Amino acid sequence: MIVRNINDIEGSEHDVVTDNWASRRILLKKDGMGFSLHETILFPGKETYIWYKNHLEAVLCVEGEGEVETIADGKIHKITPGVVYALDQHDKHYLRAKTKMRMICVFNPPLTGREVHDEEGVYPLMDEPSAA
Ligand code: 9YT
Repeated sequence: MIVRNINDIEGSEHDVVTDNWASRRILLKKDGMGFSLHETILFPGKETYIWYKNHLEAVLCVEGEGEVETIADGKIHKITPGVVYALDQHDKHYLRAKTKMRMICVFNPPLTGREVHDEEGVYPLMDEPSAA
């Protein structure tokens, strides 16, 4: 069994910080679960363009307030604690944090740990054998 405390991840190599967000990567590809699990803090007032071309992501908001705009249809979805959105269509979107937001995120396939968005808003598929 794997038991981890998110407090031990803060400030480690699995705490990835950009101008718009910080992502604590709790479970990763090498853990062999078939998904990765992250806590993401979105910084207030920031907009991020995202396109997970290579991944599926589900996101549960547990704190804060913001919105997601799906670019294909221009729809704006209000995001508050308890709301989940799942990018089942690899949806291109804007993520906007009105306040500081805390999100629990799951990625399939799992991230290896250091991924950040490229200029297309994409995470690359990184090659690393999983533990399983
Ligand atoms: C909600 C979202 O996709 N934010 C960007 C960071 C991502 N969740 C990550 O790498 O943990």
